[in-house]
Amino acid sequence: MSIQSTVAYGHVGNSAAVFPMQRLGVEVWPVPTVAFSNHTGYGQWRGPLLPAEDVHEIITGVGERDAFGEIDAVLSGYQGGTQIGDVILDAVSQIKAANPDAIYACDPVMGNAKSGCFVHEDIPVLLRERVVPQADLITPNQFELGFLTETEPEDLESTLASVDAAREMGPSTVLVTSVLQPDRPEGTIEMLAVHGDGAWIVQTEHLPIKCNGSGDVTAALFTTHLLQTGDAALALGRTASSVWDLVKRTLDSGRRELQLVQSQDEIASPRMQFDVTRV
Ligand code: PXL
Repeated sequence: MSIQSTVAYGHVGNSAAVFPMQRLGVEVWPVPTVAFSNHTGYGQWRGPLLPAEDVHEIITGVGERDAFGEIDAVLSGYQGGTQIGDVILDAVSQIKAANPDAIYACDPVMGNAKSGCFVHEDIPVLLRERVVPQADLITPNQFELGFLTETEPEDLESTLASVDAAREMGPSTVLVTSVLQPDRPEGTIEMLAVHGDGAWIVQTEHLPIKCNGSGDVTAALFTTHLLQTGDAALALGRTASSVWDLVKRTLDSGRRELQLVQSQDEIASPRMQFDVTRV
């Protein structure tokens, strides 16, 4: 079950996350939180923010199909309003009661180092105090990791310490989706996964484009690959490979929206062009 935005035009939220998961063979049940014409990065959009009660109704109806026991994972991303958090937590607790092996994968979307916080001011605190403690897997960027743990991760050592602090809050697995170490080689960026007693990092070229929705695809792919393989290093390598190819194709297209359908082969069969290193 993937509880996220839908947009008619382009790819963010479920309109970014669902297709890659389906392309990897996963049956996905998308629950919308907003139904917008397009993503908010355009500064102009139309369509409703779904009231929390409506989101709750949709999830309740799925439960009435006796379907909660079939769910392996709940995935959530950008939360439109502050009341969606409670709806998600309620869904997670009912689904875990029906299937104790189900995991909750939370992308704690708040903002990034460049733009600062771009969600409603109450959402970061809600995520830190109530939502993240219930999650099994979180996928913050370095900025979100800092806010969640009230630390300032910078280099690898401090980022690993912040991840430890995040894991003490509840989640056993943390994917830091963008690590920008001060002494990194120019034009590079890293992704770091910590799971069980291991930590792995992968360095890629930092492509000069900001793609709305790329974080949603990253969270969906890592969650899927981790569930399918149980191997966080492999999940990290596959995710970095597919996301880099997706963003590169988008950059080369000259278009603004993620070239998701066009990148389906690189999603289904990641090239594994980047080395994953144990740290
Ligand atoms: O990618 C996160 C996201 C989710 N939902 C909506 C958005 C965005 C990012 O722009 O606009 C509606």
